[in-house]
Order: sequence, then C-alpha cells, then structure tokens
Amino acid sequence: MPDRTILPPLTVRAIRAVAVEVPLNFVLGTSMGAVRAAPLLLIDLTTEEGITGRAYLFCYLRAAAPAIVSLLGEVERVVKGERLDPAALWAKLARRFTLIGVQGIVRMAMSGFDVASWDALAIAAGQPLATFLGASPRPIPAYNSCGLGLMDDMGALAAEAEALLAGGFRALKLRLGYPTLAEDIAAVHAVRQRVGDTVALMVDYNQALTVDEALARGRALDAENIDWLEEPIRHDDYAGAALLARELKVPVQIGENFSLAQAMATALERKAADLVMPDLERIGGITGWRQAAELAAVNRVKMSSHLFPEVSAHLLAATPTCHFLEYVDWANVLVEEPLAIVDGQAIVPQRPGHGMVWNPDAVARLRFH
Ligand code: SMN
Ligand code: MG
Repeated sequence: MPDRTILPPLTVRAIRAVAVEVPLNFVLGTSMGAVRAAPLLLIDLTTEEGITGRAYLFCYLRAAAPAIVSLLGEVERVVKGERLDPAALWAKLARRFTLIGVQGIVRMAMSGFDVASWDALAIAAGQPLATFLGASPRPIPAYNSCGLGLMDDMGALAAEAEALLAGGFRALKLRLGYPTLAEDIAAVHAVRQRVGDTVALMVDYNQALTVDEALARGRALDAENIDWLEEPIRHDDYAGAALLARELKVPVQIGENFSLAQAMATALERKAADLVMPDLERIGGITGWRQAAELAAVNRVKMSSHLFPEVSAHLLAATPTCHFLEYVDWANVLVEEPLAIVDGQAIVPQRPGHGMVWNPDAVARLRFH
C-alpha cells in the first residue's frame, strides 16, 4: 500500500461522465423487482499530466444517472487543480457535502471519483491496481451471479443454472423470496438437482422477509447445503440479523447496503453477520473498501464483493480475508478487455490500473445521457 507521501504526482483536471444502459444477458428477478437493464455511468477523470483514471457506477434507475452527473460537477468544482490524494480528497469532499449528507447518490458520486483516482494513480505508477495496493494479482474465486432470479418455471431455472456454469464456474447465487417457503425450497431443489452437490450455492432474499419468517425459512435452508443466506431481512436491522446469525447454521451474509465502513463496523460490533460483502459504490470507493477490509481482518470475517467485478477482483487480492468475487457480465460489452474467468476464478489483469478502457462504439450505441 503506497505511503501518501509517495503517491505519483497527479493534478485533477476534469471529470467527465457518460450514462449508458446495458441490456442484461440474464434478467435478474429479485424479490424487490426485476432488473432487465443496467444503467451505468462511465466516469473519466483527466489529469494535467495526461493520465486518465476510469470508473463506472451502477445507477439502479435511469433517473439517477443525470442526478449523479450533476453531483460529479460539484465534486469537480471541489477537487479541480488539487493534487490527486484519494484519502485527502475524500475528507475534503465529505466536508463539502456534510450538510446534505455523505449518503445515497452523493456518496456514489464521491465513490466514482475515488475509484477513478486510484486507477489514475496505479496507471501513473505503471502497476496493476492490486500491486499498487500492496498485493499482487492472483486468481480470485468467483461465483456467477448473472440471472437465477425468481422464475415461474423451475425447468427454465434449472436450465439457466446449468448455462451459468459455462466458463468453469463452481459457484452460483439463486434469488429467493417466493411467496411461500415451499416454493423457495422447490427452486433450491431444481437448481441443486441440475448442477450437482459440488457446486457452491448461495441464496439472496434482497431483504424480503420478517425476522420470524427468516427464522422459519432459514431453518429449512439449514438442511439444504447452502453456502450463505444473503440479506434475508431489512438490511439495517442488525438486531434481527444477529438473532438469525446466532440461531441458524447457514452463514448469514450482508453488506451490499453498508453505507461507508462505519455501517460495517456497527454491524460487526453487533454480530449481525457471519460474512460480509461490501459494495464498491456504497462503501466509499477504494478508500472505503480498504477501511472495510481492515475491519473484516480484525474481526476475522470473510469478505466478498458486490457487483463491479473488474475493480473488486483487484481489491479482493488485497483483502486479507478474501472470500468470493461476485461475477456479473454487465460491463463486458463496454470494455476493450473483459474480466477473464478461468476455472471459476477471476484473472486479475496485469495491465496498469484496474485495466478497464471503454470501447467507444459500444458507448456510442448504448448512451442515453
Ligand atoms: C443485486 C441487487 C441489485 C442489483 C443487482 C444485484 C443482488 C446481488 O442483491 O447481491 O447480486
Ligand atoms: Mg444481494
């Protein structure tokens, strides 16, 4: 990890952002609605020295993209002409945004700038991001998180599970939260019968259940050879999650909704999770991820990623309690060299930075703002 005093000298010139919408190859039917297309905001951070750092954000809704672009304009006004020092600029921006709050899309804009900053610094140093962060590129175990949403047809669900093992994946994530426990178990059985006993299977409820219902469904899942039970209840009910983690055998996984590393610290203090999976744009970019990785290490809790596999692969290489990379293929169409998966492991690229460069034709075709 570079000492702040030896960060390559770069000066912020401008921040540009372009919104694109990527149709998903596999629809993601969650208990909170289906995701059919991913609105992504592509961010370019230019420097006076001629180096460009990049990042993308997942906007969830198209409507969020122009709002985040507008906030990035404010970020640019605060950091323009400054020496590129992510921790110092995070602090400066957090002061600037104190009154509105470093939350929601404000925090997403700050995270996007932060990721692009680290990319620019690693490129200036001529090192892969993982190396720049004090680790080295190595294969990271990945699960295929494309698809496997809530479906009516269990035959189609099983067929999709099989298709998702292409590329040598040995782990999949199934979305649950059907109206009844019996339907949840039927979905688990349909997938398990098709993929066999040796494939790791995680399940994700996207916060659908009450604590009582989660206890009942979790007890049934205890008998199903499930690798983790993700977000069974409201993401911020740490008391409820602690009860589930205590009572259930299946490990409770939360973290995609941790807002900054402080939320993860609180969750760990309250023993609200057996496993954690922070999200790059919610935890506070790479600056926030590094704080989270330190917390996970101190608490000896295994840490996985949420979305953003291209950057998260580098970060997990530098995370002492690295567990699983969540793989999605959303950005593949947008970048010159998509993240490679070999034998179910993500290959952290050796190129300087995180290794993503936008494909101009794809960006022009998918652009909406
Ligand atoms: C998820 C939620 C929202 C968008 C994409 C994916 C899901 C996950 O909770 O963990 O993959
Ligand atoms: Mg999830």
